[in-house]
Amino acid sequence: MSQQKNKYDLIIIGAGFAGMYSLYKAKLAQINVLVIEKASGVGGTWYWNRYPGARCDVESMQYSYQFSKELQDEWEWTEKYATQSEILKYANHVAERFNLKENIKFNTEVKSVIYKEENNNWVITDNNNKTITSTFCIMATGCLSTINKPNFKNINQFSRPILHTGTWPHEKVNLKGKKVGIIGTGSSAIQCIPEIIKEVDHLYVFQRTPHYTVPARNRPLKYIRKKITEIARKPQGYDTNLYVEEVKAHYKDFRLRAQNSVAAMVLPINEESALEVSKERRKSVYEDRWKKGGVPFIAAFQDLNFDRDANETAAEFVRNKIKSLVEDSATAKILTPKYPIGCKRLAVDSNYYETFNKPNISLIDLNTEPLDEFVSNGLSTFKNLYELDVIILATGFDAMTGTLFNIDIQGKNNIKLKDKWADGPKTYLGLTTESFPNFFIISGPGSPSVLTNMIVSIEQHVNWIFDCFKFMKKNKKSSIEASLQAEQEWVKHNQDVSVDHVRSSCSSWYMGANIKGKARIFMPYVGGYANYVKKCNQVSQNNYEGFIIK
Ligand code: NA7
Repeated sequence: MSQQKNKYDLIIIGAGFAGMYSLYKAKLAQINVLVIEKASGVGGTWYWNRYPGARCDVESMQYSYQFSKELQDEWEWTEKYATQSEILKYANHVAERFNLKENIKFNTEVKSVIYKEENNNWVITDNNNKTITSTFCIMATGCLSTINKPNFKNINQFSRPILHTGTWPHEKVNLKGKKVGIIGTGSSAIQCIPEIIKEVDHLYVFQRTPHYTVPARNRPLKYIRKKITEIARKPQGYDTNLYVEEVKAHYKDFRLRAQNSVAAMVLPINEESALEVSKERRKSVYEDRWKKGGVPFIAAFQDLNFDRDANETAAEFVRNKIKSLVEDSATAKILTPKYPIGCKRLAVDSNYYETFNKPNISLIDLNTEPLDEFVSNGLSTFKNLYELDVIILATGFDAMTGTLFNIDIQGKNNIKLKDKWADGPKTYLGLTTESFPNFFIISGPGSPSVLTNMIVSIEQHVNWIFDCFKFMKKNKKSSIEASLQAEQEWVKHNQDVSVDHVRSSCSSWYMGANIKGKARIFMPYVGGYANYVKKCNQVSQNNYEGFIIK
């Protein structure tokens, strides 16, 4: 292993959960490694997304690393869905427990990653113009790490603060007594709105597309602990009433079930068809899921993701809930989505619809009242001028490829990743891309990533990469690259599995549809986590078939 200054065996870009686990594995394997991170701390997504109400939509007992039994046993989550601050605390705990920070260069932004064929290495240049070289490169840059800041007309004219949910300030933002506008009604806004309403004088919500959301039914885990039932002891019984002792006592089995699932998490999937049960049965299943809360709603019947008529029954159930929860019928109508449920990511909320019954909130439908421009003291639509003290952009991210394209990444023959992927990302297994040897992407496009419990997917990717390193070392190989044929077949397979899936039935960030000029192609692998893992294992067991190894 090389020890020369500025010369590494492995560079990892990003110190979120993917970068941290990659670093842990590299240290274990005694690889000469450096992590470069733009932020001043670890945590990735959870470092940046500090907006009020930010929390994970995967239950905390599932949203954690499993590589260390000790870590798993000692860490105590306090709520069914962990807050951003608790997840960040966990990330820091992991970094300290495994001495990770000593190998991370913080406050440093990578500008270019360029392959030098003559040396079979990567040259990495940062924002201080410092250059280092590395044999291998892991992009642990995250799927939702470059914010989408639409080019609103005259945005610079607004003379007061503009905040983005994805880059929320570290210090407390005082919204007390302020007139606040929020643009966007995706997951971030759905979490943020019920929190900031408590503080603001008046909140103006500017909505382009209504979003489906289901109640989280969040609660302290201590409370659940006291409610010990037999549920978790039954083999199929883990459901949203998880409680700490039972899960910890059966963690191995619990994790195994997540490994064999579609979304890398234990979800109570009802194997019935929504169309084959009676009307009464269907209603009672939806009511039960609504009462229990969270993403298991979308697993209420097995055909909601593939059969439009089945999906419509779930969508209609939620539409009726909106009607019953929102007192003003005109507002309820604007909040009601018409597209299939689960196409855009299903949000999980605490009192989102109920918030629209408060006296200090107004919903503006941008379809009937389009945004015109930002003015010095507010926002002007084609109908009204809204005077505002603060504007919040909850406009999401340039997902999956945004951060990769912001770095000048060049492979063999100076081919730029951005050019190669101009018509949509092309990867083999979402992990690698042809013409870019020894270059890996964690949860890249073409892997299940954002459709799964991310930490589980991340660990699977990192384990696969480090097994590959071991294989290369044992066989004295110095270069691995996806073959063009394997890549083309994987890209085609990705598109084939997405065609009939509900996820590809509307405009969403999964399709790149939220970014002007971005290729419209379904980016994450929708064929299921367990199937994906099977394929990855088959590739490695067959001596990395589909790769050119030299
Ligand atoms: P999302 O889900 O991409 O939501 C962004 C929202 O912003 C959505 O309602 C968009 O409307 C809206 N938007 C975006 N651009 C504009 C413009 N130009 N004008 C008006 N409205 C706009 O991002 P989130 O941060 O909420 O969530 C992202 C993921 O983070 C989420 O799925 C979780 O995985 C965590 P649109 O629907 O495009 O009409």
